[in-house]
Amino acid sequence: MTYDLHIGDRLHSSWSLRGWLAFAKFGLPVRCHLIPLYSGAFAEGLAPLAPARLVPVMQTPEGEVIGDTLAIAETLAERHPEAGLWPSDPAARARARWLAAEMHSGFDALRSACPMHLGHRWEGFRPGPEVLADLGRIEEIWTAAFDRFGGPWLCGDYSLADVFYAPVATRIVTYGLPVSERAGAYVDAHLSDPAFLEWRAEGLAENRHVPHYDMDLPKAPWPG
Ligand SMILES: N[C@@H](CCC(=O)N[C@@H](CS)C(=O)NCC(=O)O)C(=O)O
Repeated sequence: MTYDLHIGDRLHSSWSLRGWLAFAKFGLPVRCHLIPLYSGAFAEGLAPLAPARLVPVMQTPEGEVIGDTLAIAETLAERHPEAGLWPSDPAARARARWLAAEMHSGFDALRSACPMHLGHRWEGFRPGPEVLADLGRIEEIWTAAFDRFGGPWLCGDYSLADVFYAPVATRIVTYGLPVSERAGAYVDAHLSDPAFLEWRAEGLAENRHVPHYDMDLPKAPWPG
């Protein structure tokens, strides 16, 4: 009953991190297969998974190919209702779906100005107004969720909503983005989560420098 998940470089592929967390955080068995980004071999690696054109891509134990993180997450939730990927409370579940969907379809400025980089932090990054506006909206929806559902994660217990915001938490750290104390505590919870630590360690072990993600800024060590 093991799934296969085709992923990009673990230090950089935020959608792959989401795809993997949807398994790892809920005890679902998965085997990862790396298709390196910007390697010249990306299209070739994906060819057997057509019509998929981006990572992550999941293959069910029956061999069905499913692309796109939201579809992967919903499919896993449907196939494993006992695993609790979405909250059991209907109001929390609806909010978790909203939060995940808003992440999946939004925050373009943050995503393009601050690509995920789990190798180290960048010093002296100056967020522009669009990035700050995305960050403000993220603060707003996180705060509203904590107020409504009481934490410690967005909608109570850890759910797919948190899966979708894990890479956002890492961007806040990598680029030193300004957030409130409450949001900072949520970011810290992601960074110290054992599943995230495992993912990052495996990413460091990949030991591949992807120049596409370089920035003209000084580097600082990853916290912790
Ligand atoms: N909407 C997609 C986005 C997936 C995505 O953009 N993946 C990136 C890696 S993080 C990718 O495959 N990039 C390769 C490319 O653009 O050629 C999802 O939710 O999975």
